[in-house]
Amino acid sequence: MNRVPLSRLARAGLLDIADKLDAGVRLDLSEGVRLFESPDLLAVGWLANREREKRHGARAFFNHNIRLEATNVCVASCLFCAFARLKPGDAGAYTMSLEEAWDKLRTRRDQPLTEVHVVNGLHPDLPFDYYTELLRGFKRIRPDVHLKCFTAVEIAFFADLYRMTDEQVLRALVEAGLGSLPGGGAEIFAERVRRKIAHDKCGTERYLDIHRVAHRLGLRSNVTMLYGHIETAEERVDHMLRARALQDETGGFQAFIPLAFHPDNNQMRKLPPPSAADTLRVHAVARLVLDNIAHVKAFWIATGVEVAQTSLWFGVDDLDGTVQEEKIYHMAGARTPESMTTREIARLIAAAGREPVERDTLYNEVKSGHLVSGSS
Ligand code: V47
Repeated sequence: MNRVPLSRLARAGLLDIADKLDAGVRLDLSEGVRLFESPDLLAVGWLANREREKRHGARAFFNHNIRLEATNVCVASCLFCAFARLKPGDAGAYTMSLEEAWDKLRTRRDQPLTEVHVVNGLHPDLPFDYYTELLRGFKRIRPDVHLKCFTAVEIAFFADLYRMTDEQVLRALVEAGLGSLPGGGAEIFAERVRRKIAHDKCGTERYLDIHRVAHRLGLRSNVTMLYGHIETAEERVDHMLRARALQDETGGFQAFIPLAFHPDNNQMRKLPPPSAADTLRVHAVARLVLDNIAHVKAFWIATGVEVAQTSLWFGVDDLDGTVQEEKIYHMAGARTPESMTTREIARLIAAAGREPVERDTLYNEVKSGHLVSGSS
């Protein structure tokens, strides 16, 4: 460490935390909270950037994916959600036929996609084989594509609805082609907040246990955190620590993804959205607290493109992907584009001074030549 950051870290009251990080000692709850309370955002970012560069150097990852929300019918009533419709006949409710869902992939036959990311509402009337057939159909169209589908909340819902165990559901989905679990549905693990914003869907212990079982079955997964609403700094760090504890047990999480709350068209619409400064800090603190999760992802749809670029100097090493047809954030007021090409993502990473690396879902490098040809 040179003298400039040392004096700055001292003024920011972060010298002891820097020493711990230097010694490879993990941070605890009170230190995580102090990182949120420190007035010096750049000092926090500098520490996070050091950890990021230790792991990944200048590399910044992204992938070529599509997002598919096959239905927005959902029996849960999460206060933050603008996407869900309670019943099939409600205004704006939709459920794709399997053919319609498969068409989303068929019509992109010429794109070198590596991932389909599916997140649905909790539909009370569909049969289980809608989901297994959905996966089988995708695999028929593109056997090589990775299927990152269904949050732990959906897995819990399927298990209860179809009278199966969580493990049986996961095994049946793997048999149909499931490759990994996305991190959605985590929201905030602290019971005080979860009771208020997501009272009628699977609780924290079950969410974590489904990831535990998935990891035991050999699946990798992600874990998210919805921030910028009613949670405290302590509850944010507690959330990270619960993810860290499960990661100590299983090692199955690939990425931690803070998700910025979007307030339009939902029951928490009176709240302001989190500021750019808060977003940069949340990602930085996640990098510092989560010493055992390889990647911290800024979901550019949620953070906004410019903040996502900046976050690459605040602990973030991954920007998710091309996405295409995202609905959950756009119905809640996101003003980002609904998709980007791989070339656009690579360009914005390079413009931020980082080295773009296209990856597949499991973080294997993909040599697509996007920087040269830019055709996708
Ligand atoms: O669980 C819903 C969030 C999540 C709002 O695993 C909202 O790679 C903000 O989990 N404001 C689904 N957030 C999306 C998700 C995700 C996204 C990108 C990558 C991955 C991954 C996972 O979206 C939900 C919920 O936390 N959400 N409504 C809203 N108004």
